[in-house]
Amino acid sequence: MSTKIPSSQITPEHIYFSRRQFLQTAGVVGAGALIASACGTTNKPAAPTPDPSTLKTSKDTDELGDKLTPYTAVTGYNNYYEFSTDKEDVAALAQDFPTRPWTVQVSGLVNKPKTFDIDDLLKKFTQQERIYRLRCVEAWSMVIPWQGFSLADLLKEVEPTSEAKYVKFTSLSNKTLFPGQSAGWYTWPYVEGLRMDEAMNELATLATGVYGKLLPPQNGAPLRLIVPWKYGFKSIKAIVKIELVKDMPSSLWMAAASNEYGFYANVNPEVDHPRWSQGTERRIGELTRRRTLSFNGYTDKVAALYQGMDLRKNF
Ligand SMILES: Nc1nc2c(c(=O)[nH]1)N[C@H]1C(S)=C(S)[C@@H](COP(=O)(O)O)O[C@H]1N2
Ligand SMILES: [Mo]
Repeated sequence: MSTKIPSSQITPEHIYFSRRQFLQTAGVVGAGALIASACGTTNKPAAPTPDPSTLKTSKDTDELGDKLTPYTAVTGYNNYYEFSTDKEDVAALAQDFPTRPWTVQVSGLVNKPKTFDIDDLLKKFTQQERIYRLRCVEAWSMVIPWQGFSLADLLKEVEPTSEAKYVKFTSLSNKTLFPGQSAGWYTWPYVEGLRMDEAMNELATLATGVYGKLLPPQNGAPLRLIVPWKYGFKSIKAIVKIELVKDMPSSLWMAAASNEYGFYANVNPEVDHPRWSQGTERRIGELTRRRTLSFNGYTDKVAALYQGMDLRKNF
């Protein structure tokens, strides 16, 4: 990893400058960081950045007054293990990921199971701007203007039966398109779950866009979940199946390390990850850490879901 060659000499100029700009945006400073991260990416083209004038948001802060994270950071620093465990490599690796044709099967304990074409979902449900915080379990966060619609609206369409207690989500399974699925450490495909009342909460969103544009592949196109009061890993990308089930589903992260990643995964500054504190977070683009808020700042909208539950045990 160590080299004396400045990355300006080993990387085409425009990529060097866009990376440099991104690293500054992301608050990563120092030549060391620049060279180290240039190592892994010198031969990969950066994903094209849209003309900034085409990006749209109605506000520049979220409801609680925090500034939006710049588009370059939202689309250039991603967790998506199907592509890479290196957050800065995902965008380039994902740029040719085909998001059409794409269908989402909604099935299980429902009266009207249905497979939806993604373009029908885009037409059927009004795409609303929803500015939410995403707090990663790794203690960094962003504020992101998504477009999407309520998960509840889609679930109502298929009429869950009274037997349905949980919702299980499954990402695409495809070793050709997802190089990371050939690595044996995880149980693929990526799966996640919500309890029925969590899924019906107005904040639980199916996102199709960001900053007024269709989602780019690295952010989970064409359809991904956003559960803003939970750690980011619950917000599963590239969804192909949504099943209503009776028993609590497991998840990729529970299967990988159940002592570190629970089913609920509510953002909780009081409950540390076994290997680090969850008390503070680094907002991408800022230099000083900030305190993490209970339920990621959405207590008034979701705390009632957990009345009477011990959230230390149910982490
Ligand atoms: N299919 C899939 N979904 C996923 C992940 C993943 O690796 N694969 N990573 C999760 C994690 S850990 C986070 S923090 C968020 C990151 O979303 P973003 O890249 O849009 O910021 O996606 C989540 N959804
Ligand atoms: Mo995450």
